Amino acid sequence: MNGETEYTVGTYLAKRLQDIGLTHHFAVAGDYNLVLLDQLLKNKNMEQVYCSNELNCGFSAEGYARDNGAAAAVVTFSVGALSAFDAIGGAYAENLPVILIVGAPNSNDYGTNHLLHHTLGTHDFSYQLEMAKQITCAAVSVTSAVNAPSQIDHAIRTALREKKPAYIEISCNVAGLSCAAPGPASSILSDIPSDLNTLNAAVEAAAQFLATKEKPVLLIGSKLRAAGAEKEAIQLAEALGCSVTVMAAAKSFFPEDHPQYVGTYWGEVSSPGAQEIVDWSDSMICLAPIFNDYSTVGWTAMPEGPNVMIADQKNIRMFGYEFTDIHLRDFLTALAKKVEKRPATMIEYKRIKYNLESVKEARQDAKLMRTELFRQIQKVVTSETTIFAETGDSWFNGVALKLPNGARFESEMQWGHIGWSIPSVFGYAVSAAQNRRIISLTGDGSFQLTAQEVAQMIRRKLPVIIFLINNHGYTIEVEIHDGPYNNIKNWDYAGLVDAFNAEDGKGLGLRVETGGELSNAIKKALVNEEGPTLIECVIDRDDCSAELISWGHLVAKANGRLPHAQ
Ligand code: TPU
Ligand code: MG
Repeated sequence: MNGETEYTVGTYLAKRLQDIGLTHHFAVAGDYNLVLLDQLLKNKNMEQVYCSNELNCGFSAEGYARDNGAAAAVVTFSVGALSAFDAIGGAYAENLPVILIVGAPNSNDYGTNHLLHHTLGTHDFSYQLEMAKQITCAAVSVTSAVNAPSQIDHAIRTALREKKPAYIEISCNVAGLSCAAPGPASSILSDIPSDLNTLNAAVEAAAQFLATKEKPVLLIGSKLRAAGAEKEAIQLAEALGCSVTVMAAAKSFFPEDHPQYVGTYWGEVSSPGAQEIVDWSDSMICLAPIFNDYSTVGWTAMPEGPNVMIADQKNIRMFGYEFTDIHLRDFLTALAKKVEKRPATMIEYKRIKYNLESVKEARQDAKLMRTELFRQIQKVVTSETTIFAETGDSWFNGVALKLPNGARFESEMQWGHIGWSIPSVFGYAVSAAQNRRIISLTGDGSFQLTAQEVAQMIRRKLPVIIFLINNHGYTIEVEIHDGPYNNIKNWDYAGLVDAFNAEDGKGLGLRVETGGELSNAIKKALVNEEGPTLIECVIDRDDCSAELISWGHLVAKANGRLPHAQ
């Protein structure tokens, strides 16, 4: 062997992205990454998908990772990367392994007196790497082809293990240099197994905990998917036979048609019956939850104390014990074999359960209202549907939808970046199977942040259905704290689709003001296979869910707490 391989740093990276299951990567071009993009294009198993800006590129990758398990975004130095960082922060908060790849300055310019474009105009270019370290689980700067393979492998492997984003910057003069060939994919795919002693001890302690409880309830949290433990949660639920509640951010991570599913637990704004069951229970087993100010409704619904067990992605906490370094899925499977049935909460639920009065159809020529809008949206939700619910009243309206088995629900409740859903749903649609019906529920205010990515849906002929709820402002903010800053400039949202279509697009923009117009628009959307359909649904400014009002009030109270006395 003469040491020469057919690989370059860029094709090595492409092979590693292929190894982790990517068939696409998202990109915005810039002179620092052009050679790298050429190299990535050489891999015929992967397609390059272009975005309108780097924030959207990051969110598109984030959405792709929601379906595919991982994703990559390629941008240029600073002017691109600093925009993408916001979405990477989101991927961190939401536990999604997105690899941010950045074309960086020529390696010869590091440590010299050269000033370079797209930088701060100082001689030190390390600021970006330092920033990346704060919002990723691994950040590397590749300035040599010799070190590239181990650096790339380290970043990707860590991202997959931690379910967090990673950062790889590659000097523009290094991307095309030849480098070592990649080893077996298992070196980046293999995970560290649970520590068996700890696993046994944790299961033993948990079984004892449960043996002393009569009325436990399970609470499903939003890190359950990242923990790869959705099936195992069902195993434990069935072994216990108790009620299962789901946090809003974890909607669809436990099947809603399961006989033990009793609804969304969200404190004051829980679905009917769910809060009562939690209050009535004598213990809670919380699986990979995120308890923040929003999910605990301004700290009014924070499960804590000796009767609460928190089983997180890699550690289990209960009555003074903490067991670390075990996988949640292993813990759940083992615990399911050890526990006895504890059906008391289920018996109670059946007692208190009342049939929700189904919303009656409104007169079809009456002015459109939120209840009629969501009555009609509910009818298009099938087991092949994925719903994206944007920050805003879409959270509450979305969470109230009933999901048949197989339907998925995506939200971004930890990061909560308005405008997330449009690029994220685009990325998701790039990844998803052909027969999936993909729906975004977004507000007018949110839409104004990232509207451009509708053009990319048009470009790729993706039949996403966007329900844009035009309530003339930032209603969620109105409910927390009102002022002139919650009024926004109205747009012709439906007309915007035509602007994006330009000469060749097949997107459809429709504006509806009555139930009849909405049902016609939905009919058109369902047969529009060649591009997205945006349905602008015009409702009153104060036509919002009761849940949003209660929640907004309690969040405002939590925000307004005075500083503790010094
Ligand atoms: O249903 P609705 O009217 O509440 O939704 P819309 O119209 O999308 O308004 C959302 C209003 C909103 C803001 C301005 N929700 N959260 N914010 C604060 C915010 C500001 N900037 C970013 C990037 N994310 C945020 N969450
Ligand atoms: Mg709005």
